[in-house]
Amino acid sequence: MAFSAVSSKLGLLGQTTKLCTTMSKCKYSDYAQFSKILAESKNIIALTGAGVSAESGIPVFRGPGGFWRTHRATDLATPQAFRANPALVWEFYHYRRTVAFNCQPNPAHIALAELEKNCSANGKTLHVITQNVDGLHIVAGSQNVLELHGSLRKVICTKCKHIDVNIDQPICKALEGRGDPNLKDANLPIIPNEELPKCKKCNSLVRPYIVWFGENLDAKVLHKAKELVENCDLCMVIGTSSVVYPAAMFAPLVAERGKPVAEFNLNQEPASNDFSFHFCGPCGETLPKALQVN
Ligand code: BV8
Ligand code: ZN
Repeated sequence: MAFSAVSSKLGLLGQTTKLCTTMSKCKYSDYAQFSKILAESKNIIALTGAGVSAESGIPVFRGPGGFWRTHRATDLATPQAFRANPALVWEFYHYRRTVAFNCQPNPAHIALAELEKNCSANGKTLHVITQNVDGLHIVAGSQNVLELHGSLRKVICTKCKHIDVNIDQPICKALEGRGDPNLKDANLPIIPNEELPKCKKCNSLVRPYIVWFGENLDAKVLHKAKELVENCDLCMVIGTSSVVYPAAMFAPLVAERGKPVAEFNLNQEPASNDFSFHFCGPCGETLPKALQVN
């Protein structure tokens, strides 16, 4: 979807995305001022979304990559969709696992992992609070990572709620060779439930350990996120359209506390109007430059 389509769509929400055509036109992209604040900060948080993994080759949620076959990702990422057609939802997640497990962290992930090391060496903290489920922050070496929406690397039993780390590809025989986004659902045989992935403990159907739309986030994860948001003295918001709640509330809450917030995005998302900094461009370039970890 072209930027103009995205910005008019957002326009419908009564807010517009300020498009940054060139770096110079972006407001508040003052790297020197940012690094001064970064040096003075003690407890830093980085809120990341799908844009931080875009340069690793993982399609973002709401851009052109937001579709899989004829389905919008947001329509498949729901408990209703899984109840109605677990085989189709498992094909979607098998595809997402295949993509994510074959991608590498990019310089943005690596810069955050480096910053976390520098922080702990100087008695400071950096926590990554991510909406992503691809696990790339952890692969890049970040230790303090809060996965708000779960992980493609885990499954949970629909019956006994046992949680397993599972990176088998395919996760079950029936999904071998399935998930191709260019195929038509109709032409494919439906996978019977009994051939879908099973719980290692009670042999019931397992689902991806993912927070779907309409589901609550894990209470402990949400509590920890809120604690980090309330106690940080610098917040970076990296590669997110800031439309999904409750994650979308976190950066504005930091700004409301009068603490500096820096957005790293291809464009200026509506939520960022009262942020202190906005660094325009691919975060694989802007973030290492701002954190001065090249
Ligand atoms: C909940 C897992 C209680 C799935 C995901 C309050 C108001 C309105 C609605 C709600 C509300 N509270 C709850 C809701 C409902 C809903 C919601 O927020 N809906 C939205 C759509 C309006 N929220 C929930 O259901 C949450 N549960 O609150 O429970 C409750 C329940 C019901 C009703 C009330 C309360 C659960 C939400 C979790 C959903 N699961 N992921 C999966 O991944 O398969 S969210 C999904 O969207 C992904 O995790 C994704 O990360 C996330 C957010 O999207 P973004 O990461 O921002 O990605 P997007 O594509 O949108 O944007 C990419 C950005 O990157 C863009 O800005 C682009 O410019 C930028 N970019 C691209 N490339 C680059 C870049 N930037 C820099 N460099 C680049 N190279
Ligand atoms: Zn079980």
